[in-house]
Amino acid sequence: AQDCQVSNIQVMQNFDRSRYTGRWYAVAKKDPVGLFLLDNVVAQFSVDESGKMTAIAQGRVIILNNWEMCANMFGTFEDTPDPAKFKMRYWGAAAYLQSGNDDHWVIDTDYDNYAIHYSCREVDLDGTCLDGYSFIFSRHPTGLRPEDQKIVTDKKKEICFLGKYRRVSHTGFCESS
Ligand code: FEN
Repeated sequence: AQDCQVSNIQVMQNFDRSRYTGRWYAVAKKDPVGLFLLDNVVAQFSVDESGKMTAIAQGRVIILNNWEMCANMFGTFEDTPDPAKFKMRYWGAAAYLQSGNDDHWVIDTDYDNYAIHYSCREVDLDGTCLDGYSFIFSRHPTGLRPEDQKIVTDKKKEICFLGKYRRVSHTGFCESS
């Protein structure tokens, strides 16, 4: 299961969106091409009365003139036939933030400790991902538990992003703004 074909990537079986709700700290990320969140990334997922999933995310960005800002981003999720695969429409609270529509796949999670997210924006002619991003989330601001690290490394390999992640630092930047 490692031919790097986007269409062959395995996602979470029987994904339960209600168990996924609440706060997740990004501990590592693989960036897409273009504008993105730098660090201090925290996401909060919710499910409303009708079962629709939404999320808010915060992260540090540096805008023109080297201004550091905390970006507040919103996402709404459209269901697909696979319960772990969504289409996410996202936008920022501030007009200068880019908006878009991305795939949002939950690759694996135990709901209580770790989650691996994947989004391929552009599939290459050979079926591999040409431009994508991914977050490794933890329920713990201090990072992943040692027992979850091997699982996460194996999944990074499966989605063909191993070696492409950077650690996401949490300095409290978005807590004050
Ligand atoms: C995700 C899960 C929870 C909900 C959401 C998520 C995705 C967030 C995305 C953020 C994009 C940020 C951008 C920033 C930007 C997956 C965590 C919503 C996809 C595009 C700049 C930087 C500099 C500048 C202008 C804008 O626009 N940054 O001058």
